[in-house]
Amino acid sequence: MEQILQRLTSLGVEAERALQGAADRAVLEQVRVRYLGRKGTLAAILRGMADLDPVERPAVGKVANEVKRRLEAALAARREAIEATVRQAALAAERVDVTLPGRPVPMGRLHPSTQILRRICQIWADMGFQVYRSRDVETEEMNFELLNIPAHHPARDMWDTFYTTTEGVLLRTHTSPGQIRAMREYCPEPIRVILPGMCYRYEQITARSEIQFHQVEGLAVGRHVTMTALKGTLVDFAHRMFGADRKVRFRASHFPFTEPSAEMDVECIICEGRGCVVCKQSGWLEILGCGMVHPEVLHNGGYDPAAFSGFAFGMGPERITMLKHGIEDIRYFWANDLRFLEQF
Ligand code: FA5
Repeated sequence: MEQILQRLTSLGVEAERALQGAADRAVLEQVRVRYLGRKGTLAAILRGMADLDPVERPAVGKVANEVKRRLEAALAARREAIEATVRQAALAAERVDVTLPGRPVPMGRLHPSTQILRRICQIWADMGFQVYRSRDVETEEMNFELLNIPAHHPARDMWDTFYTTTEGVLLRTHTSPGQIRAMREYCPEPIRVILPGMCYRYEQITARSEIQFHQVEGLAVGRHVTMTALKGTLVDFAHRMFGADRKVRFRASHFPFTEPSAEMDVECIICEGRGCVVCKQSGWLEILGCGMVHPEVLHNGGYDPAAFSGFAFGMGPERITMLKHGIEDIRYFWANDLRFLEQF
């Protein structure tokens, strides 16, 4: 018994000294494991109690508990002291100067195509046109046949168009098939809608042509829709888009799904009509195709062409953005080059 009490006492002294000498968390943990751990010195001494006379055990147990309590208190005190030192050092090292100006948070922005699409939609909304969403994946029938583009038409060439692996299903080459879908949904009600969306054409990528681009289609159908209404509405659009004193003109053109058909030009934005490289010295820039909805197309949409008439137009927002900002290459739009995108 004497011997075990002796060992407990010297353990207490030795361990307390070691705890106080521990300079950091790691050393403290080593000391804890060595003296107080499950396989540590104290545990070993306590295991030795099994060999004692049962009468002697309570006295030894009391001393052992005493030593354990003392060491645990010393451990906690030392841990607290080390943590305080660590905190103090961190505070000194990571001092924040609250008087420094804040770092600016980099802000994202809308893609230039999205910006112009929203502006276009807003102008048409002000004129009473609702947005009609139509699908990107279309049938040959909607994209071509019902718009008077028969099977032998060059636009239907395999190489002009992205076909899917399903026979007769393709990526729309223009937003015009949405005209048929809108008419079939609203017939016999009058219609005033615009159809913004992505179009796809298998063509040579050049400074002016991409294989993927937006269009905004417009469609008005009613009992007294006239060519005058078409011209007046489009002139109003051009004035809201490009400025009230911007000159516009209409040129006769051809589309299979409108009759008569026209193209609208605005006075060149870059040179104010004097002639420059962008307008190829003509002073004019083409911004859209338009016309009176062909009677056959009205019929395909469910309307009686004897009682109803309509006008339609289609414009390319990327080309309009190019005109507005003097951008000379359409490929910038999808190249994801921040130097380009950050300018808008
Ligand atoms: C059409 O697609 C007709 N559906 C437009 C239309 C609608 C006419 C309703 C009459 C009535 P066009 O192929 O010209 O027409 O294209 C219309 C506009 O889309 C062009 O003026 C141009 O701005 C844009 N566009 C056409 N092809 C490309 C291309 N490869 N890359 C970028 N923009 C294009």
